[in-house]
Amino acid sequence: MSSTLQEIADCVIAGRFDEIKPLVESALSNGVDPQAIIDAGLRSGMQVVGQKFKANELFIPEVLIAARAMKAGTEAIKRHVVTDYTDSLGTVVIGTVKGDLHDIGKNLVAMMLEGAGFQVIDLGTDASPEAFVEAARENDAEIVAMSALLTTTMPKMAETVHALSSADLDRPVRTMVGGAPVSQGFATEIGADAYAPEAASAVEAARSLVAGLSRPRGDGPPCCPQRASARRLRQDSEKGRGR
Ligand code: B12
Repeated sequence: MSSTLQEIADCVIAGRFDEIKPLVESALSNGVDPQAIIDAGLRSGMQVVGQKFKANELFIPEVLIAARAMKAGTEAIKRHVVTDYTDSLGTVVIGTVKGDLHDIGKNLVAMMLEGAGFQVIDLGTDASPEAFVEAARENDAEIVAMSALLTTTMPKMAETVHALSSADLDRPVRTMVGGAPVSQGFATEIGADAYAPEAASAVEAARSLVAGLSRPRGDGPPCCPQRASARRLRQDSEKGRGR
């Protein structure tokens, strides 16, 4: 890793939020790729924080200070990745699900989606299934994207997918899930239309979802085989319960 990226990672680890902005700005003006700053600088620093937190070497106050540094670094990059598009690729409602206050990853995904030309409505953290449904309705959204970092809040994703499919919305809404404990298998199980492990692939997934939306809804577009497979899972479990 270059020494600048290592310095950015170190700022996150040590929570030096006042130093991170000038560092990121100088890296950008020296031509360092914003994606490399995010991956090898900011995220890599937060990964170390995560390991230290798990090993009880760092505690919540230090993690919060690291999160503040990460946020300052992300803000400094934002204007380099967010472009003003006249034609939006579509509207994405994004939020961290009910009971979960982690927003660093969600903010990165929101920023990358905005940068790619999506209109992003950010519900913040602790967003209830009803809040996702209402925001999707009010904004005529194509995609609802959910983030969860706690295994205990992952079930809220399933509830939100269910609430969206039961709501009488004017247009089909696709769902996308992510966050450290979330996997493709979990996305399939709950009937979400897409999963992505990080922000750049979230943009690719969102593009495929809106491309799929121009097709008739039917059994789900080709980009969303999970929907059919989730339906099968539900049917199997209903049969198993004798319904
Ligand atoms: C920072 C942090 C905090 C901060 C959050 C600050 C903030 N503003 O977000 C604070 C201190 C508040 C916190 C609190 C807690 N935390 Co915490 N936290 C973390 C930590 C260290 C880093 C998370 C992070 O920001 N990672 C960096 C980002 C960039 O990565 P990411 O979130 O995974 O996002 C990427 C992908 O997942 C993906 N992605 C994310 N969202 C989405 C959404 C979509 C749609 C898509 C497609 C992709 C996608 O793209 C992102 C960018 O690449 C993790 C450890 C870890 N290794 O994850 C623990 C961790 C998540 N926390 C944990 C715990 C237990 C807690 C607390 C319960 C602690 C406590 N005792 O109070 C509380 C819960 C509070 C709550 N109700 O939410 C556990 C969870 C364990 C579990 N199995 O559930 C972890 C794993 C730590 C651990 N090893 O024990 N935490």
